[in-house]
Formats: sequence, C-alpha cells, structure tokens
Amino acid sequence: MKKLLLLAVLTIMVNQVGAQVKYEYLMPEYTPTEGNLQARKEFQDMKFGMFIHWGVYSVLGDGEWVMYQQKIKLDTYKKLPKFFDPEDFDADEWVKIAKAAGMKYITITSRHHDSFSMFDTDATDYDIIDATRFDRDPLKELAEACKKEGIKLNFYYSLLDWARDDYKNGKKGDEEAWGDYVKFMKAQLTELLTNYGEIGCIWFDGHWDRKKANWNYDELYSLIHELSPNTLIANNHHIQPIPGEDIQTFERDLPGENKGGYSAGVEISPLPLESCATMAKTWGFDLNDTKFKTTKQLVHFLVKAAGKNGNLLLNVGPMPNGEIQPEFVSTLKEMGEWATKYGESIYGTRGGVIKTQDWGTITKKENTLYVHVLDAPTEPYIFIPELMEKIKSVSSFDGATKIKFKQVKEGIFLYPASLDDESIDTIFKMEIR
Ligand code: H79
Repeated sequence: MKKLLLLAVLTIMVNQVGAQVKYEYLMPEYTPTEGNLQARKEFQDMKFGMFIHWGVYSVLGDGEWVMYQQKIKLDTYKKLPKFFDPEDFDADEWVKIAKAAGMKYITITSRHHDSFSMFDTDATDYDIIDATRFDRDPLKELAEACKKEGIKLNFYYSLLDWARDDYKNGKKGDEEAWGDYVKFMKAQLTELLTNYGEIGCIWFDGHWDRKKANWNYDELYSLIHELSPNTLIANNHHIQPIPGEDIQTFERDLPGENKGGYSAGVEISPLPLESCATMAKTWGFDLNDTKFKTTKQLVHFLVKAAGKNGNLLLNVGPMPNGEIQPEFVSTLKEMGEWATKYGESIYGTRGGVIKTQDWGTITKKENTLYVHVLDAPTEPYIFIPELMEKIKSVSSFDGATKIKFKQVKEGIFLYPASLDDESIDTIFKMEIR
C-alpha cells in the first residue's frame, strides 16, 4: 500500500468551448510496466478494430440512448431484458466478420449507460444471465472466439449509469452511495479482468455526466493495473489524458480536428491515439438509421487516422437477434478486400509525418513512406510540404512503376503519369535513406 502514500493531487486545466474548466483528481504516480509499453506498441500496430454496441436496447431498434431519448421510465425499460433472446448470436461469426474486414481487435460494451450488464456478473442481477431467458454469456463466447482467431478483446465500461440508486444518489452528493457505486464498478472490473482471459483494454465512457466529480480513478486504474498490468486503459472523457491512462480517444473525430464537437481544446498527447466512428449514425442498432457511410468514406477515415498516428475503432450495433446487419457486413467485407491489398501501408505504420493535405496523407514504416492520395488534385502533380527527409526513389504501390519526383526545399513534387479519380486510395511508395 506504499503506492497510496505516493498519492499526488493532479490538476488538469482544460479549455472547453472557450471556458477554463479545472478538474482535480487524486492520482497515484503511474509508471507503465514494460509489458504495458509493449502492449501500447502492439495496439498502435493493429490500427483497425471493431467497436460493438450491443445491449437490451437493440430490441427497440432506436439506438443505445433510447431510454433517455424516448424518456422511458426505468420500470418500463426493465421489461426489455425479457424480450432479449438473440438466438442467432454466433461469436465465431462476429469474429469472422471483423477478421475479414481487416480488424485486429474488438471492443465490446460490457455495460452501457442503461446499466444492463451483458455478462455474467455477481455484482447485480440486472445482467444477461439473471434477467434474460438467453442464459448465455456473450462476452465469454466472444472471448473464446477471439482467442481462437488471434483477435484482441477489449471491454467498454460505462461510468455513467441510468438505473442504479447509488449512482443517482451519489450524483446528488451522497458520499456513502457514491462509495457503494465505486465498489460496484470495482467488483465488475475485477470480474471482467479475471473471467475472460487476457483483456487488451478497458474503455471507459460517461465521465462527462459528472465532469467535476471525483471518479476515484486512482482506485479504478490501480485496480486494473494491479490485476492486469498489460491491459491498457482508455477513457473517452474528452479531456486531456489523466495519469494512469494508456490510450487517448477521439469520438466521431480524427485526432486534433474536433469535428465531432467533443474535443474542444484537447491536445494530442504522446499516448497511442484512437478514433471511434459509426458506420451510419448511431452506435446501438437503429432500424431507421440508413444513412450508411460508404466503403470509400470509411477507408478514408482509416487512412486519415493512420496518417495522424491513430487507430480506427469502427462500430457495429448488432440486431436483437444477434446478427450484424447485412449493410454493415457488406461494407466491412469491401474494407477487408482493400486491407488485404493495401494493408502493408496501414498495419504497423506510424503517422504524423505531415499534416493531412487536401489530397490525402502519409504513413510510415521503417524506410518507406506511403503517400495516400485519397482525393486526386486538379494539378497534374502531388505536392508534399514539410518533408525534409532525403528521398531515394518513388514508385507505384506494387513497385512496378517508377514515379518522377523533384525535391526542393519547400517539399517534394510527385509527377505520376495519371491519377485515378475513382480509386479509393492511390498509394505511392517513397524510399528514404
Ligand atoms: O457509447 C457511445 C455513445 O452512446 C456514447 N459514447 C459513444 C462511444 C456517447 N455518445 N455521445 N455521448 C455519449 C454524449 C452525449 C450526447 C448527447 Fe445526445 C447529446 C446526449 C443528449 C444530447 C445524442 C443525442 C445522444 C443522445 C441524443
């Protein structure tokens, strides 16, 4: 318990929509283990993961915020588990879909804001084993399927809770209730980290519901790192990373762009970065959500994330019968076909070589820079600013065609014979010394 003596008050100043907000947390000093640092590298190498939002809300086909948005009373909402019987759920099938898409990890909601635990937990009866007739633990089945196929498994865990009295009363200032809630979360995190094999990451969400509360991250993070030092901690709190965290998240956003509107004033940290995005609009299954993003748009998101040194966690919200909807499956298949051909330019690369340009971006692996032309410029050349490294040669992606180039002090001009406007991504390889 020496660690507790090292407690230090950490103050984080964050600009949020123009106003300075001050958060104070009591945090232990955090020195990641060697294994944790290695896990961060492996996380960065993977680049592409599947986010899964699945809960009893899927029955209503109106997204994971349905309880809040349709103002459904808790007693009424609690009838939902009775209708949740996803007989077509097949963990092997989900893993197959993720793998075929080129995804290397899966992050699934173990418990979302509605408080319903999608795993076998002793900490509450409001869970899939005690409250549904399904009587199977999907996280267990998914853990086994992932292990078989070499896919890393991560758990999303909501801090915010719409059903528990201890959360509600704790929010109103009842410290004993808050203590009970923290105890509950610790019990569940212990289960999640001991009953499902090795877990790559715990992905928190919902902090923003109590922006100024003491979330007892010192206890939560210490517990996770003690139980499983290589498990990475991400917290989608939309503020600057807090000591103890291993990944910085960007919701509906590329690092540094704040297009989702959640990351105002948040700076990019040296931690591994991860953007999460939806394939249509909502996260949980939504029957009416048919504005599907195209394969091209999603590949561009993946490439741009990699160019900014980040991963893409792309979401599916499986249907109440347990299947992933066909529109998602077909787009993911096409993404996978792209990744099979061009994955070399994504997996294991690092970004941050140049700022994203109107035409695209660059990823880097050892002595190779991959120039991703996502939107062909109107000029007959590509201009790459900022790049000071000496270029040895430039070729087409397959190496078969040499590309003319000129290096000047402002940057590099590439002169490809032609640029295909229709192509998802025209990639050139530049060798540096
Ligand atoms: O788990 C997913 C979301 O449920 C959760 N984070 C991702 C990963 C989340 N998304 N947005 N938020 C949390 C912040 C809340 C946004 C809100 Fe709204 C705006 C709540 C009410 C207005 C959008 C519109 C969501 C519900 C209505």
